[in-house]
This record gives sequence, C-alpha cells and structure tokens, in this order.
Amino acid sequence: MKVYLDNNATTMVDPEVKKEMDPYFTEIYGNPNSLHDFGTACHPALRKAMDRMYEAIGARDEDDIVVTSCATESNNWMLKGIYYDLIQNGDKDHIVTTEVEHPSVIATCRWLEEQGVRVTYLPVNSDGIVQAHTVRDFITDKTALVSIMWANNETGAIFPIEEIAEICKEKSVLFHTDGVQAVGKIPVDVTHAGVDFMSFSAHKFHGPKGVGGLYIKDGHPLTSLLHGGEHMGGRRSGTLNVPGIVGMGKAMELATYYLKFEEQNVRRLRDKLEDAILEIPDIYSVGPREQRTPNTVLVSVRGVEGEAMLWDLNRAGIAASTGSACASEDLEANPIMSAIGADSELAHTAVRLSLSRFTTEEEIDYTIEQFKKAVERLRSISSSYAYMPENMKTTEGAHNG
Ligand code: 7TS
Repeated sequence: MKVYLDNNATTMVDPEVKKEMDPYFTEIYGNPNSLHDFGTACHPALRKAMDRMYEAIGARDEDDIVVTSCATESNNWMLKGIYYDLIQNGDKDHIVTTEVEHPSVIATCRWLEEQGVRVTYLPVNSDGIVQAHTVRDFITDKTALVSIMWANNETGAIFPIEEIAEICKEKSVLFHTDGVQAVGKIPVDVTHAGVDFMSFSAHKFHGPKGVGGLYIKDGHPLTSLLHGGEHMGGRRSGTLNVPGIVGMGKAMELATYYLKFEEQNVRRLRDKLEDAILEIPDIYSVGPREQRTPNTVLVSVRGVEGEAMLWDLNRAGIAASTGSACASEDLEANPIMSAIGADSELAHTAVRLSLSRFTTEEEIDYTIEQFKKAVERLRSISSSYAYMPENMKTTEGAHNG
C-alpha cells in the first residue's frame, strides 16, 4: 500500500484541476499579451481564474492579486520590496517576524540583517503559537513591516491573525501573512482578517507546482522584483503561466468548496490517527487540536530519531516528513521543536503527518498499524531509549501538548 501523508510539503493535483489546465498546453497556447486570436483566446480563462481567486480569499476589486512562481517568491518579494521602499528609501529600519516562519521568510530576513535591517524574531509558546500581545510589545515607530504566518507548516498551529492585524492597524504598520498553509485548510478572508498582504501557493491546495500569488490590499505600491514588461499590471514581469493560473483558480475554487469536508472528514481521520499514535507510551503531539489546521499532526517519538522513523515508514510505503522538505537534507534538530522549547532529544524525534481530502480511512488504518510497528522496532534497537531513566518515560501513555 502507498500512503501519502506529506501534504504540507505538496499535494496531488486534483484531476478536475488538471482537466481545466489541459487545453492551455497544446490547444490554447498563445501568449496572452499577443494581439492575435491565439493570444486573446486565453483571456476568458485568465479572467475566470482571477475571479475565482478573488472570491476564494475574500479580496475586493480595489485589491491586487499578483501571480508569482511560488510562495518563496511572494515572501522574498514582500520582504525585499518593503526593504527597498520603506527602509533603504525611507526612515524605517525594523521588521518583526517569528522564529517559526518558513525558511523563505527566515532566510530572507537573515539576508536583510546583513544589509543592516533590524529583525525581531518573536518566540512562540509551548503550543507553537505566537501570542498577539508579543507583537505589540516589539513594534516601534521604526517598524516597517510585521510578517507572521497564518498557519505553521510543521505543527499546523493557527496564529491569531485578526488580532495581530488589529494591532498593526492601530500602530500604522503594514502586515504581511504567509497564508500558504491556511488556504484550503481553514477559512481565509483577507478583508475580514484585515491583512495588508498575503502569500499563497497553488501546490499546497491540489493545484499545480510553480505558481503562487501575493494578495495586495488596495493595490498598495510595492517595488517590483521582476522588471521587463507590463505583465500583472507592471508589478511582475514575465509571460503569464496560463495553465498554472487556470489551475490555481480552479484549485482555489475547489479548496473553498471542500473546506467543510476538510473541517469534518479530514479532521476526523487526523484525530483518529493522532489518538492511535498517542496510545503508544512516550509520544508527544504539539499544540491543541482546535488551534491546528485539521490535516496536520507533529509527533515526537521519544528514543527514536525522526529520520529513522521516516525510513521505516517509507519502507512500508508511507510518506511522512521530519520537517520542511526544503530543509530535510540536513539532520539538524527540527527548528520548530526547538522554538517551542522541546529538549534536544525531543527536537530530533519529530515526525510530521499531513493528510489531504484524498486520504482514505483504509490508509489511516494501515498507517496506524505500521507506525506502531516502526516505533516498536526502532525502540528495541535504540540505546538512548533503553537506557533512558524511567522517570523520563511516561507510564500512563501519551500526553498532548
Ligand atoms: N510558506 C510556507 C508556510 C510553506 O509551508 C512553504 C512550503 C512555503 C512558504 C514555500 O512555498 P513554495 O510555493 O515556494 O513551495 N513548505 C514546505 C514544507 O512544509 N515542506 O516542504 C515545503
């Protein structure tokens, strides 16, 4: 059996999405900027796709959605654009973010620090959540931007975005949220939430890879990263990825349609999996379930290296992750586990399981069985678990952080 439980890394393209994209590869392949019929033939589909995106995230006509190549690009553009506009060419010098952002935010902030920007990395609590009041404490009159994710990719923790947006508004500071792990998993309404900018990425909600976006409230000016033409209203040059845009529009529409399913069915399967795993002694899951996206659980298996668990699961046909796939080649402790204050042993034993609307009950039953087998086998050969003092092991079984 093959079971894919790494949907926070990427998802399968929904066959309905692929069907809508197909004609835009070989039949309607003109450049939408061309004046001939081949070019203009794609316009209706592009308009429809954009309308679907506006509708899905609650954007208004006066807002912009700029299509990018991925959320990494959206996050880089956001941070570097603000650096250019408000720091290099303004009187600000400070950005507020968190310790648990995706590397596309953290690494860009580290680079900005090398350019002289002050960056505050806010800590999270033991549930992996940043508390809104800490944001207020660190904003100064030199702060150009607050950038805080809507939901965390490792733990699924949902952050208090509305409260943070309120604080930013009160302090007149721009607020960007990385919405990559929120779109398609929980309701996302940018207008209601009051955010100024939001990044997203199609391949996280059953759309194609290589296409993402940046929502920009009220068409706020932001220096372009890619110059060259008048594409995307001059905000981002490059010939439009027509099939990608069509696919992202359809995927967003479907993601909204399936939100209830996500909330009920995907959550029920995630909870079933989590309950069964937590029956094994000395396993810890991060964050209360009601403050998490319905598809994600990050567990820490005391005495078993995360990579060893992945190896055993992979041999059984199950795909999981020890952390962001982008960083999984280095065997450092999971930075999120470290940020929530887990001891280093726990931080090395994190396994992330992320479901999708295509995950079946049968797959979850099989995963439960194989997960238990893997823990048993690996603990039987783990010297660190065998010699662990009894008082470090729990007796009553699992606990939920
Ligand atoms: N932001 C968040 C919160 C993410 O989870 C990811 C990808 C990105 C940005 C980057 O998106 P992309 O469109 O550039 O691919 N996250 C993961 C992950 O958790 N495991 O692999 C990739």
